[in-house]
Amino acid sequence: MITNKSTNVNIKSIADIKSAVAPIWCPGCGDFGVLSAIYRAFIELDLDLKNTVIVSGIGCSGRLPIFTKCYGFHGVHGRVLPTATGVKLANPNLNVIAVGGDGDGLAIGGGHFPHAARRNVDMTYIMMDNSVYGLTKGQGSPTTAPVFELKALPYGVQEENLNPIALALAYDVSFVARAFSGHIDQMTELFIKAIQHKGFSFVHAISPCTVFNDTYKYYREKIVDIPKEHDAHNKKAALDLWQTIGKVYLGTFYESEAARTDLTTTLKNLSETLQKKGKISTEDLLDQFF
Ligand SMILES: Cc1ncc(C[n+]2csc(CCOP(=O)(O)OP(=O)(O)O)c2C)c(N)n1
Ligand code: SF4
Repeated sequence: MITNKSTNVNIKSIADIKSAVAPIWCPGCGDFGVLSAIYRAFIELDLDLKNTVIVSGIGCSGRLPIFTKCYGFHGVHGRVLPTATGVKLANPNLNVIAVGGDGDGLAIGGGHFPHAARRNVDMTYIMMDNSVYGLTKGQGSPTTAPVFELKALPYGVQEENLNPIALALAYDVSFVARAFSGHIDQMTELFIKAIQHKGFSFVHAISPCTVFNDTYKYYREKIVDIPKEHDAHNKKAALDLWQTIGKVYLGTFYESEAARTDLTTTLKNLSETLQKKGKISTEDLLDQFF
């Protein structure tokens, strides 16, 4: 959902969105690309910064909200999605963007991903995937593929890696895309589409860690745009794409054809039904606590 622009704080350039805090990520870190694409997407969408919140987990990626002028919530490791869900439910008029690392979203927080999807919370989740635990100095993460070499794993990766796109498709996320920090224009476009999407949208943002798992070369050799003829409404075709061996596709894998009811609307409908039956509404119930 995008809040109305009539009260918009005038954002014309990146300077209007950038906070006074300079990013302290390492030189070349992919997270710079994600931040830049977020700035650009916000400008394109003319988002009202007063009505926009970026919720983050803990990790190098978790620092992102502090570099913007919109509201931010730097929460607990692995809890970015429940926190963002709470923010959206407390004030459905907000644009809610959740950001966090692959460790945050697929290890400690892995249990929250399917539930945000099945509730279809109207927000955008950007997983900043560097296939390593960056902040804690280079341990393997759920997306560390056997092909990657980490100093912390001198005998190599012994487990299969998770595929965030496959998970999102299996969880029936209503918008699923993949972007790469080295392709900022495309990342910006995908962020715009994801934020405009009504319902839970997911962008797998490949964001290499230049210090502990520098995967730029690996991805530059493998990435290719999703073919133009791909029908993003076709879930089976989307599943075929992520399974393609030797290629890492970028673009929109899947977007549900018919808008699914999002969580805020579901709860509003429930409240109205209860009121009609003479039962106490959720709003009245909450009022009793304030
Ligand atoms: C409950 C809890 N467990 C563990 C940690 C330690 N910790 C901080 S960040 C992190 C992992 C960071 O990796 P990721 O989420 O992929 O983010 P990145 O730093 O790579 O952006 C861990 C395990 C913590 N802060 N809180
Ligand atoms: S440790 Fe890696 S992920 Fe963290 S800021 Fe440095 S390059 Fe980025």
